[in-house]
Amino acid sequence: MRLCRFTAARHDDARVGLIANGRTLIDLTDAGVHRMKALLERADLADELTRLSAAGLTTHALDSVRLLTPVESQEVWAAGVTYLRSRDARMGESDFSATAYDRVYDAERPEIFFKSLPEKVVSPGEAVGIRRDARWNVPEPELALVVNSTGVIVGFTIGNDMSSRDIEGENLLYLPQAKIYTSSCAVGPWIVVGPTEDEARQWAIRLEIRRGAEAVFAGDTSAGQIKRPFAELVEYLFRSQTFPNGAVLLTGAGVVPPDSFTLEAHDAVRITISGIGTLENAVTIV
Ligand code: DO4
Ligand code: MG
Repeated sequence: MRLCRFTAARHDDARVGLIANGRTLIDLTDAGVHRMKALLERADLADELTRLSAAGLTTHALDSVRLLTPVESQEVWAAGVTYLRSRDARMGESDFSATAYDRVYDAERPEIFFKSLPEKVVSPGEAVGIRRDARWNVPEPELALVVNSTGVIVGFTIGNDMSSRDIEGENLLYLPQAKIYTSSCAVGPWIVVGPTEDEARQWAIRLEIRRGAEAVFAGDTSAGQIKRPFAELVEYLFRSQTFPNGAVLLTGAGVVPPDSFTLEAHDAVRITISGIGTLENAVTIV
């Protein structure tokens, strides 16, 4: 089941919807669901979505609405160096910090960092940013866990952890500047409710970057390559910290373009996760 936020031509407000099939969206706001939060807190979420989908509510053609990021009021956090590919790429980009990446991959405590306030998250179809003071910029295609306020993983979506590799590589203490800036985080297109972790680990993750008509990069990985159990990542995120609105946790990048590659303005970034869908954003300089 796919839960989304959207705006439609005849409504100004952000509405909550359920994607019924590839072409139709059921308008849950018609049934009084104005926010996703209360739904995501329910222990019987999947049953409630099944009930709502059979309730005869208004529908919209999917191609007639604008999908908004499903991040409503959650902080977005990100785990790092959870794939061997990420560890190796980062060790390569920085003599200075190589041992830190090597150590954290095997350490008991994972790397987890703050990524975005909810109101700054970029929606599907909007532009993600590359910093004007960075020379080497990449998207990071990541499976995102949607976690409610009690720390339960209630669904999955797609995240793009945009990163400036030259800034991060110069000094690990610059990580917040490499990772957190205007339009550095896109999440969408919807939340998939229902799959278990074992099912999600079967999903393929694909990153494609187009420049005009040309495909300038394509690469694949599998969510099964994520080193740590999802529950372990969430348990660390929730240690000594509360999330009254829940949280979205990106689980790290397993596809990294070659060191010769950097994004340019107007590139199109497409991230596809087989069990979820595609998140697509153009690139702009910020
Ligand atoms: O440690 C730097 C960031 C790691 C990261 O974002 C990733 O592995 O996806
Ligand atoms: Mg990342």
